[in-house]
Amino acid sequence: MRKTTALRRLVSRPALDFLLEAHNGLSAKIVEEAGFPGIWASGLTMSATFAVRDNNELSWTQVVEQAGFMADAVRIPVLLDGDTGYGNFNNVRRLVRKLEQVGVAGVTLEDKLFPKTNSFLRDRQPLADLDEFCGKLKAAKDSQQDPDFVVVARVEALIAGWGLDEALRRAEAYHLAGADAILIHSRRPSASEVFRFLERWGGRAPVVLVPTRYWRTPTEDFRARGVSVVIWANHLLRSAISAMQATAARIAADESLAQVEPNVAPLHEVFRLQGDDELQEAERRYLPARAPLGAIVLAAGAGGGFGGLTDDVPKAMLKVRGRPILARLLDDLAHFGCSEAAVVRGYRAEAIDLPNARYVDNPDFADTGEAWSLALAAGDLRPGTLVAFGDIVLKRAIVQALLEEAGDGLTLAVDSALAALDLPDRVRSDRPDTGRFSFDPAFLQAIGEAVRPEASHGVWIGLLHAGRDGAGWLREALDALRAEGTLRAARLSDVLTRVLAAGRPVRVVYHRGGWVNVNQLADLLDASGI
Ligand code: SPV
Ligand code: MG
Repeated sequence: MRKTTALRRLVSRPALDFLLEAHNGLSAKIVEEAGFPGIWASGLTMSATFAVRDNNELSWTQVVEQAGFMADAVRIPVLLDGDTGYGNFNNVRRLVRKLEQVGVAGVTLEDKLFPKTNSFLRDRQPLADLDEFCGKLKAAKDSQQDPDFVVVARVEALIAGWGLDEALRRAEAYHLAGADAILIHSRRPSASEVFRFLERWGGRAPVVLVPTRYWRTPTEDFRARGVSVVIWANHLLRSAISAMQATAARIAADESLAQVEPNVAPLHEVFRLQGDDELQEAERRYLPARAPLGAIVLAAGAGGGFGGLTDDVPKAMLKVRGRPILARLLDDLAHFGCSEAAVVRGYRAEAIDLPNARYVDNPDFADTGEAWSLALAAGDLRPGTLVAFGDIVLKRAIVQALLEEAGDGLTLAVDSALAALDLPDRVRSDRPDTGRFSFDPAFLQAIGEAVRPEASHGVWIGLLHAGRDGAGWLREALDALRAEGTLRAARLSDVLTRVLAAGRPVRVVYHRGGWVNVNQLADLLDASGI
């Protein structure tokens, strides 16, 4: 059922219904969950939540926006307290159109002057000219697109001290002008004047009451007199004020949350009211199911060639521009979404204690190689894992390019500027780096000592990506080396050679420069320029 239809029904059916006040999306939701069939979007309480006065200090667009949040939050209808309509008949026309657009089901218009004053303040508030106000009501009814949108005319004659005859005269005129219901408002502590009105009104149109002042009146008395709707107009805001004042005072006095925490809504209740469950569900439906990026960093090596610098720390902890090489690398990985890397330590393991890492120790670092370290961390070889040497300093663009090209298999970052140099981890692929952009991937043909320097297309920099299949290929190759007894001494290039021998395609992503593998003092200086 449309919300407008629901509101029309509860206003027009003979049974008594109740609207409870709300002032924002959250309180609207609380009203709905308590089982109310509709919401009173109160001008007083919406203003109060912004700590401004109920004198049209909120602009009409601010009111519409707030009411729109309420309508969005709930399935029950919202009746907006539209004050005087924020101007003349023309402003009312725009108001009604905008309210329909934001899903508000009806509006109450009161016969006072803009800017209005709350009905419980001041005496003898001026009333609108009757004919002018009837024109507003007609304009409202003529503007609604949805035939069930509800326009309630609010009679302030009793509030303004004009008496019952004037209240009835106005109510009749508003009824004839097309109002769907009459809200007769009173500020007396007893319902007697409202009840006299009801007697003489005789059910000509549905009547809405706001018993804020005559709150002692038993509800049965409203029901017995055929009242259509009772609005509890401001009680959620007032209860929130009392609760917030008590909580603030307690925290201030105690300088602690100990007394407060057990007595306030738990955080998970906040998340529930915000609808976090729905977002989680939607994320599963709409976000690409990409496995989070993992990483294994091989940092077990001692590293000679640094004078006394590596007496107490492994070379991965040597500082480049004041920050350990490994810390830089972990930052780079975190930048690409890897929140925790598995770091294999060996030499001076205790000197590596950086955050954002889990540690796997290789006590045999002195007489084992990279493959052995990788095998120790093989449990972390999941789909979407970067494997990196712990002693490389690189520009993030290299990681970015690798991740952009990475697929389900294995992908290596290869520096083509270092082709023909006699470095380990030489790479030969099915084509050299032309320096031009190409969508065609290059594939590894051989890696390591088997590639003659003059036949090489570059050097693997010690960074690879293992995708869904690639992670399994690496584990297979590690197992094969273990089975033949060569795992302890093997390098990663040996593992990759084994992957190639198994007929697996390994991709190569070329780049030129922008990294240093820190193997000696001079490299540390080079790295400072990265
Ligand atoms: C409101 O809730 O803003 C109302 C009702 O208009 S009253 O405060 O009684 O005027
Ligand atoms: Mg109001």
